[in-house]
Amino acid sequence: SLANVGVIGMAVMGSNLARNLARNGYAVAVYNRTTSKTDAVIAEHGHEGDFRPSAELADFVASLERPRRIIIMVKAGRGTDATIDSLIPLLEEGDIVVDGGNAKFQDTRRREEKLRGLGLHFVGAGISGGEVGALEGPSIMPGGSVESYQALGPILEKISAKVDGEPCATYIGTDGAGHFVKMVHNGIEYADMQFIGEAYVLLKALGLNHTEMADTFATWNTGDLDSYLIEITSEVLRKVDEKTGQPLVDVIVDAAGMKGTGTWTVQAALDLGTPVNTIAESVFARAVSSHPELRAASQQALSGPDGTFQVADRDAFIDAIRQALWASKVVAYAQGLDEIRQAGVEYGWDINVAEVAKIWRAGCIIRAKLLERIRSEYAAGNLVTLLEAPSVAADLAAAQDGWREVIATAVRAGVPVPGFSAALAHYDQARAPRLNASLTQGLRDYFGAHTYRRTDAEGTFHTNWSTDGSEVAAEDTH
Ligand code: NBP
Repeated sequence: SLANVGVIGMAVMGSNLARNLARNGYAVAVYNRTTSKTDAVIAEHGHEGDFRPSAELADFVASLERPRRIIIMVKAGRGTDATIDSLIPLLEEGDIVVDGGNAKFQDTRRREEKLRGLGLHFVGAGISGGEVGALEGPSIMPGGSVESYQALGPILEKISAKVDGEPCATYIGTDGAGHFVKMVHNGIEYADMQFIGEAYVLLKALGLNHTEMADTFATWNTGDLDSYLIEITSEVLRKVDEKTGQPLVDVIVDAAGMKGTGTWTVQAALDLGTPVNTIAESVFARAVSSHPELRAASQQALSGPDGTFQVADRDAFIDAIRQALWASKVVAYAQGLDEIRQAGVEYGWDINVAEVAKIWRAGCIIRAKLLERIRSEYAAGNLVTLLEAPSVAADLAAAQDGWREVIATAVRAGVPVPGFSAALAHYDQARAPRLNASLTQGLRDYFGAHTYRRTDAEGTFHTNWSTDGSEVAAEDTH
């Protein structure tokens, strides 16, 4: 008999995904450029299900039922292109090639167009959940033709994480839509982690020891903040370094790495003109942390408060930190989802934001209790932004005194809170009846005759700044 589905790439992600497929009863063809890796996976896990290993790509392709469903899990970029190029001559019309790696959505659009021209389906599937997710049930965000989803969707839904039996996989939209949504997922993940980091630094400044901090996060994880990242924060803070006996976080170098998806999220938002300042600040916070020369020079030259502070009521302040964390998180999710909605309009994807929130509820890194609420708010009404949803707006209003108090205290004490501050700035900007943009327009008109609109009349206008200061209808200036 022929295999139901194939996986190319037997590194961590591909081998775990293949095992997940096999455990769910599929006959899985597997292939890796370096055959010894395939052999090792089969030797260790072959007993878990029906694996069909091939040493040659042609044999792998021939071992699959049609239309062939081939999931590529190799290093994103050139590895993916090389794999696709070697597959093309072996495939037949209607076959489905899935890229499960972290591809740039622009690459996915290019590859989809190329394969479509050859009569093949190309699906860019964002897969989140790391290696454990790949094995036990990830969140899967597939983009491609509707037709290909009919053949592929049931398999992806079967192996995905579940919430009350509902799969964390759904059709996202055409070409790059799935990888775009996965990219923004990672961008939100950056913001989530930055906020958690700011809360940690503030709790530390309050004098909590690592056990107390771990307990605080564990308590928060039983309420509105209930999420995977808060849960593992508690575990990381509790970890004692075996070598030194110190808390492990105190031994880890404070320079954050990144692989690019956060940066891509901000770049795409800049192209779309969508404000995602929480995500941008989170990317830049990692950049500052990983810039030793800048930090060393600034530590020498710059003075300011030492980062310590006193509060009258410690427990009340800890709860205010929780409120700042929750409110900031809501703003980051709102901004990420705004970016997805805007991209849907720009790139012709009919993205259902409620469905995106639905498949992020389990399996992925940003899984959180909040996502069920976001799903239901988007499902209930056509929201311009999550922030306008009545229950969300009410809870933000309730959290904002604490949110503002935490930021004000941190600023006075010299504790950097770029994420919390960016989130609050967005909240205050978005709700302001008047913005400083009127002066910006005045300045632009002064030095560049860029014109402005008036609040009390139709049309565009220009002031003759350098002559008599009179105003003219803008058409007259050309
Ligand atoms: P890696 O990203 O480490 O890639 C290793 C795999 O790519 C091996 O199978 C390797 O084959 C293959 N490969 C390379 Br490198 N160049 C190739 C080429 N030119 N032609 C064919 N195969 C090539 O694997 P991973 O960590 O399992 O991640 C796979 C994908 O999943 C990536 O896109 C990653 O971004 C994404 N992802 C990873 C995670 C995670 O937690 N690690 C989470 C979510 C998504 P070889 O054995 O012959 O060298």
